[in-house]
Amino acid sequence: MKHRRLVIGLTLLAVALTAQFVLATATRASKPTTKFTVRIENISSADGQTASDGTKWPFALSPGMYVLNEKNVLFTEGKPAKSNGLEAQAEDGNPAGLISSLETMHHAGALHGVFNTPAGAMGPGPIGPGGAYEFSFDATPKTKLYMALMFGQSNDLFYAPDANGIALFDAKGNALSGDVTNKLLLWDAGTEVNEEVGIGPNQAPRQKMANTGHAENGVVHRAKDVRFYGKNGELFRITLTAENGM
Ligand SMILES: [Ca+2]
Repeated sequence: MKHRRLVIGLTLLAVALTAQFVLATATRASKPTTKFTVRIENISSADGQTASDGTKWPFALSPGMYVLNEKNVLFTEGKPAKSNGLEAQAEDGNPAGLISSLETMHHAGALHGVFNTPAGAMGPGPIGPGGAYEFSFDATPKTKLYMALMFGQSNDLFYAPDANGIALFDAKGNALSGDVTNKLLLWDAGTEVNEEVGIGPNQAPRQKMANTGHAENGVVHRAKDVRFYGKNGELFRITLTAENGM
């Protein structure tokens, strides 16, 4: 997994450029839209998590990206990760590749974006205990919300909804608001062999450079063998708020 060393040098630049891109593309679509805001809060213990060797480590979420679509274009469960940037998102917390692959597909710029700057911070970074990301977008009925962000201090674990995405409207077209924490699942990208989360030598921030670690050559699958699978509510909270929503 050493063929993409260029990524390290370019990551910060790419993140900065992507942030500018998002600011520049916050335009409104012509169809009637509802504005939604998503807030992702890391509510995990400030005392950290305890690894099998007693090491304390903080649960963190990486910068991520969202896309409004009628189906999941980011990955397919049971299939190898596409060459669309999912690996960099899952292994290094870098959403720039997923965004550029959407641009290559001519996916409308107002319908996707990154969230990489913690609330109250001056620049991009992960969110540790107490931290939050927030992003807003306009959506029309039938579109669903998909997103991806990395489980920090893992090899290639990420959070994303399943193939159904997160509903933004009910069957009558009414905008929805509420807690959507459990709409995200913990996935294994199948690209890098797992070490114990929080202490593995090939996990950020311990790895020598981005994209290091042993290739897994697997498929995208639910990380059911990781002890944090299904524990969303202990770690983070995601709130969807529609303007004039129910
Ligand atoms: Ca893995």
